[in-house]
Amino acid sequence: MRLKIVLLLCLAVSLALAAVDWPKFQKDLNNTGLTSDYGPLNPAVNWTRTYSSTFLGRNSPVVAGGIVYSGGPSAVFEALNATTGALIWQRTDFGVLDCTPAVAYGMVFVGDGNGVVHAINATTGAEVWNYTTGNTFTIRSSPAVSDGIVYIGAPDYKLHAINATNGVSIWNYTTGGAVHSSPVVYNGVVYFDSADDNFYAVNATSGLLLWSYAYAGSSLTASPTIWNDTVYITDNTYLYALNASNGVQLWNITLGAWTTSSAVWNGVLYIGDSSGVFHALYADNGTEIWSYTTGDLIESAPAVANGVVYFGSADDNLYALNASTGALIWKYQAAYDVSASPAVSGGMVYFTADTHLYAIGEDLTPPNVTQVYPTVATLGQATNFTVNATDNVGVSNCTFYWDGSPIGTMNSSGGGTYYYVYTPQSSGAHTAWANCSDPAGNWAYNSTTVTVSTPQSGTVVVTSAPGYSLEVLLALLGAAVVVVLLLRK
Ligand SMILES: [Ca+2]
Ligand SMILES: [Ca+2]
Repeated sequence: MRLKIVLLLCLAVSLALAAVDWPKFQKDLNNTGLTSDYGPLNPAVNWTRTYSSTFLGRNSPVVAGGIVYSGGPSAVFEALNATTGALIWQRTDFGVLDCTPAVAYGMVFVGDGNGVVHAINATTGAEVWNYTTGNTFTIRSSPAVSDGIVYIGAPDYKLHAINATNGVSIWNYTTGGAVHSSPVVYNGVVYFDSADDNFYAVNATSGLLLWSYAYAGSSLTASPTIWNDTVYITDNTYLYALNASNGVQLWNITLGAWTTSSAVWNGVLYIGDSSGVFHALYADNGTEIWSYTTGDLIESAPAVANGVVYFGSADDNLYALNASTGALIWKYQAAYDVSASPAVSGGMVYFTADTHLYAIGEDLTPPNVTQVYPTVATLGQATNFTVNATDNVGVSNCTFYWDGSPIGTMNSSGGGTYYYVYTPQSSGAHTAWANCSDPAGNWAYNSTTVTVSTPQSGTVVVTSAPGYSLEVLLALLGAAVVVVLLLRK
């Protein structure tokens, strides 16, 4: 057991050291949603944080340097210890937050509900600068920060390029509608969508238009993903693959009425749709590899980590599927729709739903098992041995051992109580033990010395075996009283 604890501690330490940041919407400048880190395979809630109002749906947390930065609900913006959830700093003086922040250069960048972009010292929470866009509507675009420039869309119809150090405008590009999508920066080009039903590719340094693409349908303000010189975008009719260099369409397909933003891994595009179906498609041609049907529409862009794809559904669950086969690994039921995208870092998955921020990690906690009871038994008499076993996720089973040998699986009688009826075959001191496991395979045992005595002749031994309940004994006593009363008549 000590060895196991040491191994778990080593694992926990290595997890903490090896954590890869998830510093922005969909992890990187290409919005791939792909990390070299990994998330939980056997989920346990490590911590949650509950607020007095609900998240608006675009509030994905980000993780950098062991700190979770979370904007919303309402105007709450805060930094939390990624491992414990402890508050590091908090601000409540911004407008309503309905987007995902980005961390770079020791700062956190976020747009608020008053059309203002803020740069905040990531360590202290102090504001470094703020930048006012052209109107006071809610910014829904999550920033991309590259080569000292913050790129962010705004409801003022513009994509803004802002000096990350001092908040001074470098350029802006005006479209015919609100820019709510979260831009991609790739090979010196900024890619973004506008509510004017066009998709734009603009030089990242000069702000000059390189090309634009007119959607067949209406813009959803979904965010692009780039992989292998191909940009993947979606409107309310199609999922499109465009050549990133010139905007020429490579293919399009229809998936539901609309789709989420994508994640991409190893030549496979992952995407959810409005009918609640989650798809894995060959990124080369859009051919479906597998699909998985959830109980309600999917708005959450997926995250891929170590061969597992994580996403939320309006059926209130966060899903973890095998990214190769689409098989369900686990799902976790949250308080309401899981609309925003999850962030994966350090073996944990972070996401928001309703009034909660959830941090779900690998279950490393073994069950807690009490001593086996009773400690005395009688030779040849069936005895009901019980333990109480609890676990942070749930006990999956307990095995009863006698003198070191496994005897059988214990029965659950509810409330964490497990029992096994065993008849001792020899007198003297024996060892009874219960070994209990959780779904992750963590286990713990507790053992007891049981003194087995020889029954004295002529003595009726009442055991505590199930069936001899208090009710039965009272019923027998009642019957005896009736008999006595009848005899007296
Ligand atoms: Ca729901
Ligand atoms: Ca456990």
